Amino acid sequence: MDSRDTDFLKIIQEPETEASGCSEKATCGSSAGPADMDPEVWNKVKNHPCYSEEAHHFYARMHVAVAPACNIQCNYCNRKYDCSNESRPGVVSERLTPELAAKKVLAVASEIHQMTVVGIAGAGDSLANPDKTFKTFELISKAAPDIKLCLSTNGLALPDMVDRIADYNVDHVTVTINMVDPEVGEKIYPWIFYNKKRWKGRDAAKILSERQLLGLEMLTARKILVKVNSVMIPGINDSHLKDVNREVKKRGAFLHNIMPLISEPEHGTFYGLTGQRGPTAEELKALQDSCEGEMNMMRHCRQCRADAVGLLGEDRSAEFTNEKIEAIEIADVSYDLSAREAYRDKVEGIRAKERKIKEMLVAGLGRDSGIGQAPPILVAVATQGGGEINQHFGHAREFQVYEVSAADAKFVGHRRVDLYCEGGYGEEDSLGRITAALSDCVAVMVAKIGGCPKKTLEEARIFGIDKYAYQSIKPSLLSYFAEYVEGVKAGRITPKASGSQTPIRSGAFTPTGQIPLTVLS
Ligand code: CLF
Ligand code: SF4
Repeated sequence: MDSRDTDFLKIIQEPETEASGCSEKATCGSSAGPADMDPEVWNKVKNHPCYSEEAHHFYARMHVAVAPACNIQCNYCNRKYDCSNESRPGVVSERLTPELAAKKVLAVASEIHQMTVVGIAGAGDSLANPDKTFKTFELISKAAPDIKLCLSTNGLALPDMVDRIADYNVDHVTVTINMVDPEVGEKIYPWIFYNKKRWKGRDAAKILSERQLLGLEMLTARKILVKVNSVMIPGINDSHLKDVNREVKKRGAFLHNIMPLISEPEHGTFYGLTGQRGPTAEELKALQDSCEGEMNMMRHCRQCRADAVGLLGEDRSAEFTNEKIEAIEIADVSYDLSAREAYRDKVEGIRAKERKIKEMLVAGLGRDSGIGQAPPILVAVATQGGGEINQHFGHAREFQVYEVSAADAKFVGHRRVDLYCEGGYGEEDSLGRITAALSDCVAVMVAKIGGCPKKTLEEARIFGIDKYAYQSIKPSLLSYFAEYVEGVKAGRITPKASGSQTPIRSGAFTPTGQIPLTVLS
């Protein structure tokens, strides 16, 4: 047992010690609910899967790749691939015209009622292609008025575009800001193209940073919600991102999303070719934790591709290829607004009920000082969406990771893994990798788990738990926390040290995406 193991025992045995769980609203980041914010803001974020962690269990987004050109070069991007700001490198998007994009949106919306947001996030920069971007928004808002419009940009052209963004009722803008100091910036951006001229080095980074921060101020002055994305690049901007967080918070950013650098030699990027590594899960979480204060932190980003379709943890884009969309007769597309509204009403009912149950559980746990002051633990969950523990261990390509205390069950990240069960057989190699990916979790909650993987996980002191199958994630995690603390107190469970040195995996998504009907029945 190392010193961190004994710390857990000390704290639960001496309950007067200060609680270290997530107890204040601001520390709960994008998990915030309607009680935590202005009703006007809640109304904008409640169905947006990126701006609300709670929403991402129920609502989907789609991207339309209408913006191929870019006006800067990032060292983590290779133009042959999708924009690394908002996508998974390695998959080339199909380009769309604005007209085909609007048709695709109708086709997807008629099939996926949970799709509430259309974003333009590449494959280049949305605002380096303003005519295509705004034409697309115009067509979508006419054809599907209940869909929220969202865009992502590197910010260079942003100050010139704020009026148009406001005119098209785009309520959500993401600006990728990786630095506020040109000395750091010149290590990330080799050049920009601005005012008909190519700028390099520190001058380029200075212009870019000034334009990004000015654009952010102009958007927040118009009450447009701004999310700032930052790519964490160890040794380049990792410690500097705290300064970025402070500066964007000052200028009214709503949410900060610190994402890990994705860098592999085969992507052909500068960083990939020069061996620049990405952060480990532990490094990423430590930075996100240190930035969490009065500002919401996004932790559920999946760095999706520029033509992604579906819930954040899945990719259904293959079901909606250009070829298939072109073949559709628009008269055959049934865009059923009332069915979409009925879905949303049902989801809102489920969410309100869950919030109440969670509040009751938290109040109950807080009354027991031994449990109330126990330090948080990490627990992994297998889910296909709908806010339930509803996936078999062997079918999971991703586990959601929650930090659980008596005060909250907070989503803190996800771990992508290889499938354990292929064609009905368990894969020993992938089991080893899954165990390593979950090494800092005390348990994994699943709909079902076989005896063999359960035993292997237990040898690594990770409990495979299926007794909460098909139940809501957060209430189940809170109930389990009480059980866990009791188990530690009684000596049945030995607490484990936190921290995972496992590198972050990108690229594996769940292949299908319907939220299981049990959730919505
Ligand atoms: Fe797309 Fe981005 Fe809008 Fe979301 S993604 S444009 S805000 S609708 Fe979301 Fe994807 Fe992360 Fe982006 S999970 S990469 S944060
Ligand atoms: Fe690539 Fe996006 Fe950077 Fe442009 S802004 S270079 S498309 S990552």
